[in-house]
Amino acid sequence: MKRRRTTLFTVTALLAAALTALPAGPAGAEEIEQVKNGTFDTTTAPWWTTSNVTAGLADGGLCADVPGGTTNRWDAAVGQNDITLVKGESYRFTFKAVGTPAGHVVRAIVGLSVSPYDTYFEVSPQLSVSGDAYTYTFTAPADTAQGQVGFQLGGSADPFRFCMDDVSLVGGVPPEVYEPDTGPRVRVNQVAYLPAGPKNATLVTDATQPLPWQLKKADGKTVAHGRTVPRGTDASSGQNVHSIDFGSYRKRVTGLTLVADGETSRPFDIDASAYDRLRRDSLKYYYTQRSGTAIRDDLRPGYARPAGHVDVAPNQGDSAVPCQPGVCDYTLDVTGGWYDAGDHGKYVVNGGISTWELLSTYERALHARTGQRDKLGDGTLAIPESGNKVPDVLDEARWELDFLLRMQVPDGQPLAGMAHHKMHDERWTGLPLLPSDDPQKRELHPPTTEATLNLAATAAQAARLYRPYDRAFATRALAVARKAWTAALAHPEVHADPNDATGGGAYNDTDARDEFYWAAAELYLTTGEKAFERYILNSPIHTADIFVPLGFDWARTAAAGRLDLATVPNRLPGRDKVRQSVLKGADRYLTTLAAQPYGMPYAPDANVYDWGSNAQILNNAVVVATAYDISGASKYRDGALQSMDYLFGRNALNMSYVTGYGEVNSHQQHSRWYAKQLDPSLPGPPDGTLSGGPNSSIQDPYAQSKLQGCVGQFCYIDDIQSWSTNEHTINWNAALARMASFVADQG
Ligand code: 9MR
Repeated sequence: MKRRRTTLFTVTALLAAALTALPAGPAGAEEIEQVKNGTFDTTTAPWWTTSNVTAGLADGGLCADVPGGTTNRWDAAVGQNDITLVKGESYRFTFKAVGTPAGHVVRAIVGLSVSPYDTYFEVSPQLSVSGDAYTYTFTAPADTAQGQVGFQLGGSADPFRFCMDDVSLVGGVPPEVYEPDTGPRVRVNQVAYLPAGPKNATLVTDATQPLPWQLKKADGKTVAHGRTVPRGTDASSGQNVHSIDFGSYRKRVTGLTLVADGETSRPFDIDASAYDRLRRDSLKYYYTQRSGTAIRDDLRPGYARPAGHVDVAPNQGDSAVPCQPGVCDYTLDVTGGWYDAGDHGKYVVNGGISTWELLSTYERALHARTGQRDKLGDGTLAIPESGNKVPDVLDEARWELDFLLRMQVPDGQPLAGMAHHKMHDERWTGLPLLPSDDPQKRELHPPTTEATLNLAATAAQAARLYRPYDRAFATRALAVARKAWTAALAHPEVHADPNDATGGGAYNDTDARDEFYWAAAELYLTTGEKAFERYILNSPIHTADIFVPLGFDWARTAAAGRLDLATVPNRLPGRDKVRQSVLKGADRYLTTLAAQPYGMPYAPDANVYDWGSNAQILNNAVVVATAYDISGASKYRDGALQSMDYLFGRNALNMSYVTGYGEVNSHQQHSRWYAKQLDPSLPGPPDGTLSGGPNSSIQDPYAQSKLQGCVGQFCYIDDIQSWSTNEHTINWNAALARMASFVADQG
């Protein structure tokens, strides 16, 4: 649209006035227009379109006829390249847009025009026929001269007309300071405390002296009161805080609030029932992660989708997947399994620990004094196998186990018996993208020792747990485990390439000693054989101090072996020392928890919150909970219960990290198909989905644009673009299911 001279003049005059009034700023992007010809006065150049879009001048701007029937947003687009962006500088992105007919959602982005096509900023407005003006501010997370302003218009079943005008990207504007809305300064577990459990809260305040607090019912009546305990500056958040202990109140009540320093907490319950629901929801999460099968709407209303990666176009399918070039010359049927996270990759390293933690949730129920196996029984999870007389959690884990077994290198091939590290797309895909719409080639990646031992450990564990339900499978699983073990011994140091991270995560690990120990432990527990006993007793890992601040995860698996040796009945010589080592580890986590004013058993070195810190906290709580199962000492039970408070809102951001739990909760986790934030016609993550949580290294551009300089707990944002702070994965949800099941059993 042609700007009238008067308007232009006014803007220029104001700008000049502002520039003279301000001191000279640091060198960077000047407050100048980065977009060329955003007003479409006489031409549409230098804007480009994809070949399926016809664009021209109309109505004073650019109008584009967009075809229907494309799959991905980027299948039809209009854009401009060669945009220069300066890292750390703030930009104002504005445009006017019209969509006919109404209701179409388009994706406007500022990002890289070249591989890896990082998105630095994106919005997905729903367009109107009358047109709207849009204004956004963001900080560029990187320097580039190959930036792009793009409007991605694809993914619509029907054709539509898109018009835009006054497209502008102005650099050098004052940065928008991101301030999370953290609500009331009294921080509680927004879900529930157990009636007979500990009850702790945290107050953010400048006060240095104790302050009065009141516990109130929904009708305003005070049912308990006391005084806060000043705790000074909390390192994990940088805040001055007090703690509140209201554990002496033990009645079952819903809709309580805690009041202190003139602030009223978000509401919460004292009741155990939420944890029964959480046990189910956290386990139900896996069905909608399944690859190779259609998700049924009757079982998950709102989540139905076609089967992913079953050889139906545009999928290339998982039934005959080749290796990366030069890696092997066979193909494998690697259908099934769970998608790892928000991506469509399937990884043996990570699939293994996830399967172990689900199987261990079940195995704990068989052996722990508070275990309730019927709560994990047949018919508990509403999955297709419900009603087959096999516990549902075993049916769900079997979906992944069958995939893990398929990843083993066949007899007669080089490295026979080892397991391929992973399989995934050749290149990264964008969001949103249903599994069934993924057009990429799928590839097997080289076998590794770690993957082979993940297979050995979980197949050995499966052999003992499925025996009562499916003897043939149990026998086959044990044979697979033995073969994998032998292959790993023959190839003890074949590790994944840390740079093999195009189209999927690397999951690289340089030390397989802990995986050897874990696999030996599972093989020993299933077979009782001397060879495995000797391996365990000779392993330096067996007596090493493995319960470190960071905790265990897919790369550090020794705890999986140690915890099982301590809890699954066996005759290992010196077993009492193994059990004692778990109590010692748990004592250390309890000391950490007591020192943390937010009460979590996690204080990473240098306050660097790890990728997936929420799961690290849960896994440290698993060690504490296991100490309770071993000893019956209430300090461990209380510590394990208290750890949950952090995840459900007793934290610096005052939010629950589990979808559907707590008044304010994570619900926009990074996902290609729970992508409601980008496409309102898609569902959000299902209830019971854990977010990875604060990650000090903020690797993704979106988090970098909002969270620079964040302290510990603040390095988190509930946005679908923040894959480094807000993804969900099968291993993190397994830690949640393990703890939810423990807590539910204490109710
Ligand atoms: O959870 C993984 C984390 O521990 C690693 O530091 C990170 C980088 O390698 O990768 C994480 O795993 C991601 C995987 O690579 C791809 N699928 C999504 C996973 C969760 O973000």
